[in-house]
Amino acid sequence: MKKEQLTIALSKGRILKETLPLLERANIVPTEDIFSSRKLIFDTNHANIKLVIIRATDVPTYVEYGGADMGIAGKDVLMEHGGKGLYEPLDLEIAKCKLMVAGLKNSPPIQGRLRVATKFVNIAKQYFATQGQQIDVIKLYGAMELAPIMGLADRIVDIVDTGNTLIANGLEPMDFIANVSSRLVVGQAPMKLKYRQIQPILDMLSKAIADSKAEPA
Ligand code: PRT
Ligand code: MG
Repeated sequence: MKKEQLTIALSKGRILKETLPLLERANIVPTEDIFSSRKLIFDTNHANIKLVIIRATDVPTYVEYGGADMGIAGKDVLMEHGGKGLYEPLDLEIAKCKLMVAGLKNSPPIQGRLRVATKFVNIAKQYFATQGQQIDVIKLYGAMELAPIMGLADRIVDIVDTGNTLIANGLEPMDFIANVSSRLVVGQAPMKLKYRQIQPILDMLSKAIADSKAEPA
């Protein structure tokens, strides 16, 4: 039986650097160098598997609407998207970091509504709702660390890894929201209709994750 085409959407940026070695361990290798190309779609060593390279925040949207069958994105991005229409069968255990609330070092407790600057609007609303804290969210697209310094916000919700960026800007981590790593997501329709092709990829990737834990690159 002829194999159907499968498209995997990859997040560009820092996740991609860790994704490609993992895909290679699972024997999925693009036929040209993704980093030195301006193309967005890449063939692989499998005639039926293509990779598309898109902005991290667009990966769940592509998979939700069937623009790609599968995708790789950070848990932060998936939480913010809400996960509608997506299965999340594998934790790839790459690009690990944390979602945190942070603010200016030694800043006094805030009375009343908190102004929270973030690109993770939904995550921030949900988190502070569970804390019973009223907030006004200020949507930003980057450099969240600047907002408390400039008096734009009392707190930020952002990704923290080493914490060096916070320290360098006079901020400190305050509350932990969630651990983040990159996940493989699969659309609901392809999970049913292309399962015979998807299952071996899931198996190869699971093995690749276990192997790379045993012998880190
Ligand atoms: O540019 P665009 O808006 O499209 O995307 P992006 O800038 O969010 O993409 P990119 O390439 O930065 O990758 C983001 C994804 O990588 C996130 O969705 C996470 O899942 C994951 N990830 C892992 C990280 C980090 N580690 C990380 N350290 N994403 C961002 N950071 C940034 C963070 O925003 C902060 O500015 O690094 C800084 C903190 O690092 P430390 O080590 O100083 O704490
Ligand atoms: Mg970026």
